[in-house]
Amino acid sequence: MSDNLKRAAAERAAQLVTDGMRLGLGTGSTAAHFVAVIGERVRGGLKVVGVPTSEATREQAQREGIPLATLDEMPELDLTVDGADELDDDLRLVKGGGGALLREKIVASASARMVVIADGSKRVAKLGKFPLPIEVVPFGLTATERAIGKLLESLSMKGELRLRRAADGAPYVTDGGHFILDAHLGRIDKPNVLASTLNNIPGVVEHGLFIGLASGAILATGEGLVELGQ
Ligand code: ABF
Repeated sequence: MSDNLKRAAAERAAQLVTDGMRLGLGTGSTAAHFVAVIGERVRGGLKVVGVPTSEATREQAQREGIPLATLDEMPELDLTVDGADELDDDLRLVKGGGGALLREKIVASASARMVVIADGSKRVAKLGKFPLPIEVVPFGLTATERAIGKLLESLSMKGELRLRRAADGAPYVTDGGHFILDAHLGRIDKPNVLASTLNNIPGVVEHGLFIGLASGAILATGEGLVELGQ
């Protein structure tokens, strides 16, 4: 997707922002456009406070001059705007390709409203083609991996779990100091069941299924913007 389209989705989302709002600032290349647009408006006089969902977004927002707070200082947010790796028509999302899923989910959960901005190609009939990121603690990695494998089997799901690695070959480490297992599932027939059962496995910190969190989506397509939800 061209930067112009991402920018158009970000600009539409920025129209939802008004003076005094407490904003969750997402992560990824599409969310970065939103942070840039908000930065421009802040320099033009808009009064908002942002809570970033990653260190990368924090650095960008600081450069843009957006006043920031931690989620502890501002535990209730009005609106979060963030990207996604996949979404279906029920606004269920797969997120975490960028590795920031844990903070993204905590921030989205603390927000009265979450709006997704994404490339229209991320809209799918069934989730799961994009590997599902599962954030795990490094301690007991193999045992956790086995427990996830057993769960998938019990749900009649087949899939390979791959430990995400950084460019130097070492395990990729999240902002929270955890590892990520990417579950290559192909399709997720029952996302709600998988989401709730994954959270029961000790060692699993969070996963990239976001269900019941997004209230709307702004999708950029070659033919223009498509809006889902509200
Ligand atoms: C974040 O960034 C993640 O949850 C998702 O993995 C990714 C999407 O990035 P992009 O907007 O660059 O496609 O939103």
